[in-house]
Amino acid sequence: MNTPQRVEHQQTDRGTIPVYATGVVEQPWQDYSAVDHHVWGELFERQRAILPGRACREFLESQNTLKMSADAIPRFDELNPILRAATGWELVGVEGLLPEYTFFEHLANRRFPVTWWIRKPEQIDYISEPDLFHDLFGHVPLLMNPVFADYMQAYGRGALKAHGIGEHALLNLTRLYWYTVEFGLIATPEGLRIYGAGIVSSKGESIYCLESDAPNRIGFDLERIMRTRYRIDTYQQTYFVIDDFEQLFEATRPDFTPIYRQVKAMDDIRARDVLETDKVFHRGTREGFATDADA
Ligand code: HBI
Ligand code: FE
Repeated sequence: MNTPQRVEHQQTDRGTIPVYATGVVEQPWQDYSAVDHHVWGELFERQRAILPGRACREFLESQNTLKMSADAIPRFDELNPILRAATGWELVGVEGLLPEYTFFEHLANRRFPVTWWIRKPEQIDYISEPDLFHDLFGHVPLLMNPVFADYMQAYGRGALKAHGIGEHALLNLTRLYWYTVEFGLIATPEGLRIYGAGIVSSKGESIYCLESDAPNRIGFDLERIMRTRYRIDTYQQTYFVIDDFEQLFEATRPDFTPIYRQVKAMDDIRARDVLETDKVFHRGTREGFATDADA
């Protein structure tokens, strides 16, 4: 099998510009170098050292059920039978960032696209695009949770419909994905916990999102999220908090058309703003976190 293309953002003097690819590829597991496996292992160990007490229980337990470990990059063909049996989802290897419609089509069919390549050692602390570690370590575990798995498919189906409605509808859904699937927090009896893939795959943000006084933490509200802008190159200024995954799935039940119309008539909200009507959460207690030594 020849190694598939590694489609990455282009670095230019004007910053990084995204490059899209639509291909589905076999995971070229034999072609991973010792450096690739080492990058996976180092990121895996670093995150698992700080996530107990910060990531939600479902995330940590699912990652264990999938037998992910620091030893080596997991094999998609070993994860897929476990994932299919649990929720009917499967991983497909992709070359890099997918055009939105292609991405949504995969989700609508319970296929999660996982970039086949992993970041280089010099990118270990930050990469501007979804690589294998972000997708596999961050996104895949929660697909084992039946309710979250249903949400992800419902989201994909809704996004395909939004494509037909127009740009504003799509922007609203991209914000919904950003503030839930990528950067979502969940309230638990022990305090706020993380479920967003963009947070659990980042050491700094895993600590910042729960312990810093800087960001807002606001109760989940679909229209509020659809109106809220976001930045892609900094830690989030606002996190939205769900009560449980059922709340997330229930939010996708109604026909969004009237909601899009309502939101379109309202102003956007800056990422750092808090409204009178917001249900504000105060930062979680420190109990149950990994000790500072691990942080
Ligand atoms: N492509 N490979 C890949 N992974 C993503 O997470 C992804 C994508 N294309 C589009 C996309 N995400 C966004 O549209 C979503 O974040 C809404
Ligand atoms: Fe992602």
